[in-house]
Amino acid sequence: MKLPIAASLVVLLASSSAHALWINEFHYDNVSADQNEGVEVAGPAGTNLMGWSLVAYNGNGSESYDSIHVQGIIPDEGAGYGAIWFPFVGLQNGSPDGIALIRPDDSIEEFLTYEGTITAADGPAVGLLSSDVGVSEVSSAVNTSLQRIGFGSQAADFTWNGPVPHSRGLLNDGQSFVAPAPTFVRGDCNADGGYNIADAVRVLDLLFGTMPATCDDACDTNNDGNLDIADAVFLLSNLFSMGASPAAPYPGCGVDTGATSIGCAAFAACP
Ligand SMILES: [Ca+2]
Ligand SMILES: [Ca+2]
Ligand SMILES: [Ca+2]
Ligand SMILES: [Ca+2]
Repeated sequence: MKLPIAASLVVLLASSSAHALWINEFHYDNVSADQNEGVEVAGPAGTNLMGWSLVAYNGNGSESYDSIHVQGIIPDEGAGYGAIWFPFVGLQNGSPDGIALIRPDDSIEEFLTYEGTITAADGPAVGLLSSDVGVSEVSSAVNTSLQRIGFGSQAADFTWNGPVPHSRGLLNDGQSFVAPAPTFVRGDCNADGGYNIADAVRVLDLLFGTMPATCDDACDTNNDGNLDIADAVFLLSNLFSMGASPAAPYPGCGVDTGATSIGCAAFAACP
């Protein structure tokens, strides 16, 4: 079946928005008999883990040796994110060994190893080179674990730390979340998906009326970090007298990465 372009885009967006989970904490080894081995999965609150799984990889031979299905709905434990812990008895003690987080469509969300790297020889991660977390649990204390810490909203924002006291099922100590900034189109001040004179009217209404914008960055058409009459002039000049186009993000949706960002709370016309 050949999908119309719009439908294909929806499929792409749906699959990319599903790629928002990560392994947040795990424990595989401690002094004497191993206790409370397991893996924590974290991500946006409300995410249903139905269909997701964790696959353990043996560094000796690089093949998968066990897997578990995960389940549950990620709770909101702070700023719209949360974590769920899954006991995983028998996680091998290195070195190296690894864990892959597998999406419902059997593609790989993450392939992490400890005490070295692995190129998977079978299973869903076959052919993929792992990412070594860089910390390990050799002779670590009972009820400690390796955990991601730092500040952000996705796996790459955090760094691995530990062994430290476990936080099974809870966001980690030293881990803070921010909601990702919404994407917007500069110049589309009224956030209706179009770029036209109505946006200049919206800028004037913002300046001289009573209605604040939901995304100030979209109305800062000249990207100077201020909202003023120059933004209306810039927009009209671009529309009607060959003036310069707005700076990125324009004409597509994106985030403001520049130093002139003045904030964007919500922007209805971008995903
Ligand atoms: Ca173990
Ligand atoms: Ca945790
Ligand atoms: Ca508009
Ligand atoms: Ca401006």
